[in-house]
Amino acid sequence: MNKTIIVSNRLPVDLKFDDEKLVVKSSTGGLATGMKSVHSEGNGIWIGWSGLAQEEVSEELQVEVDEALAKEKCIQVPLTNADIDNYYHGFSNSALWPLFHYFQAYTEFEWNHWKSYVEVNEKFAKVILEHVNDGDTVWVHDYQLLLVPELLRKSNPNITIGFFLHIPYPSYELFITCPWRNELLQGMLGADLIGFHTYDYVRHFLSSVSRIKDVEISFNEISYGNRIIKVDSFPMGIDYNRYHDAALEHDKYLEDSKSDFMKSLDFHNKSNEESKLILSIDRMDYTKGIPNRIKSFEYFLNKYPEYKEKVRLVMLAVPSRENVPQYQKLKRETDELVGRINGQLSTISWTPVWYFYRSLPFHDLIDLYVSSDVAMVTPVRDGMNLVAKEYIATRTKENGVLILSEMAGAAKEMHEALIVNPNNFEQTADAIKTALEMPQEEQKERLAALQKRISRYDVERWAGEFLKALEVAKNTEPIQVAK
Ligand code: GDG
Repeated sequence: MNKTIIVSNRLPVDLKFDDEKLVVKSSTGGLATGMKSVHSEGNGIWIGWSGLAQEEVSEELQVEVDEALAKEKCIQVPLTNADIDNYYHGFSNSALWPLFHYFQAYTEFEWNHWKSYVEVNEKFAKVILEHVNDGDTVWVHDYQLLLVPELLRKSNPNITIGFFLHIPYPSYELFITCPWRNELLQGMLGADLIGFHTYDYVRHFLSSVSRIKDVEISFNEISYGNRIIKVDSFPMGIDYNRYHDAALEHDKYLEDSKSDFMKSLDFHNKSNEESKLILSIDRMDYTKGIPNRIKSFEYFLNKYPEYKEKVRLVMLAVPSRENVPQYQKLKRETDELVGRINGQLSTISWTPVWYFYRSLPFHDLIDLYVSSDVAMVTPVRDGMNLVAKEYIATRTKENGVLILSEMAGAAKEMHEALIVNPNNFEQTADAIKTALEMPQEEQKERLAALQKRISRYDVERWAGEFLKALEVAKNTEPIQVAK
C-alpha cells in the first residue's frame, strides 16, 4: 500500500533530556499544530529533526530516542550542533526568513551557511530515500527544505512530490538579491505541485521562475523539461473543532482545574466589571509586529484617555530563535516598550499591558482566547497566521472582534475582521476603539460569516485538497511544445 511521508524541519514532537531522562513534548509551531490531525490519521510517517543535537545522543540513548519517535510514527534526521548553527540559525533563519518577509536589512548571505544548507538538505533527502518506495507520495514543507524536491526527483523519479511554503514568497526584486536564487528555484521545481497560502505568493513565485529560468508558463502550470509543475494557492486552515470544542468545555475547566491565568483573570474581572481584554499571541518574532502593536495601544490610550483603567492588553510572546541577534534585539525593545507604557500609565489598580514571555499549555491558551473581547493580530508580514483563525474558532458566545493586519495571508480570507495597516498607528488605534464599541449584533454577524468559512476550510480539508491536487498534477501530461 502506498504511503504519504510528511517532511519538515521539525518533527511534531520535541525531544529533550532532563537529568538523563528522555522527555517527549508536542511542538507549538503553526505547522506542527496544523498537521497533527493529518499525520495521526494516515498510514504515513513524518520525517524531520527531533530537537536533539547528535552530540547529545550516545549510542545507548539513540535506541531510546528511536523507540520514542517510532511510537509517534516519526523518523529523525540526525543534525549536529554545527548543522543547527549554520543551516538552521544561519541560512534558514538569518537569510531566507528575513528575505522572504521583506526584512532585507536583516538578511545575511554567508557562504558557509549556504554550504551547510545544501548539506543538510542532502541529509534530509537521504533519510527520505531510505524510507520511500515507488508510488509513494512525499509532502515537503517550508523554507528550510527548498532543495529537497529536486534531490528526491534526481534519485527516484517514481514518487510523487509536493512542496508547500508556509511563509510569504517575496517579489522578484527581492528574491534576485539572493546569490543562490537559481539553486533555490531549481530545488523547488523538483516538485509536481508547489503550494502557497495566497494567490499573491503564487504570482511572485511564477514571476521569479519566468525571469530566472528558461521555462514555459501557462496560467499556473510550468512546463519544465518533460514535466508539468502545477503551482497554486491553498490557504491553510486550523483544526477548528479542537479549538471550538475546547472553548465549549471552558466552563468545565474553570470548575475542575483553575489555571493561574484564570485565577488572575477572575480577580481582574471582579475588580473591574467593565474592564475589557485585548489579546495578542505570537512567537517573539520581528515579523509579528509586536512593537508596533504596543505603540498602537499606547497611541489609543493617549488619543482616547476615557479608556484608561477600562482596557488591558494581554500579550503572550513565545520565546523563539533566542540565539539570533535580531531576536535578542526585539526582546529588548519589547521589554522596554512594555516598561515604558506600564511605567507611565499604570495606576494602583490597573496595569495597561500584561506581558508574558513564555509558552503556555493548551488549556491556558484557550483560557486566554475565550476571555478576550478583542484579538489583535497585526504582523508586519506573515505567511498566513493561525492565531487569527483560532481566536474566531473559540468564540462560542456570539461576541468578540478580530483586528487583523492586511500583511497577514489570513486577511485574504477574513474580510469581516477589522483590517488595518500595522504601520498606521492612528488607524490601528481607531480600530481598537471600533472593536471595543462594536454593537453586539454586528459582532455576531461578522463572527458568523468568519466561523462559517474557517470551519468549512479546516486543516483536514486543506491537506486533503493539496493531496488531491498533487495526485492530479502527477498525472498531467506535459504540454507538447512545437519545435
Ligand atoms: C508559520 C508561518 C503560518 C502560540 N503560542 C502558544 C501556542 N501557539 C500556537 C498558536 C498557533 C501557532 O502556535 C502559531 O502559528 P502562526 O500561524 O501564528 O505562526 P508561525 O509559528 O510563525 O507559523 C505562519 C504557519 O506557519 C502555518 O502555515 O500561518 O504565517 O509564519 O497554532 O496557537 N500554543 C501553545 N502555547 C503557546 O504558548 N500551546
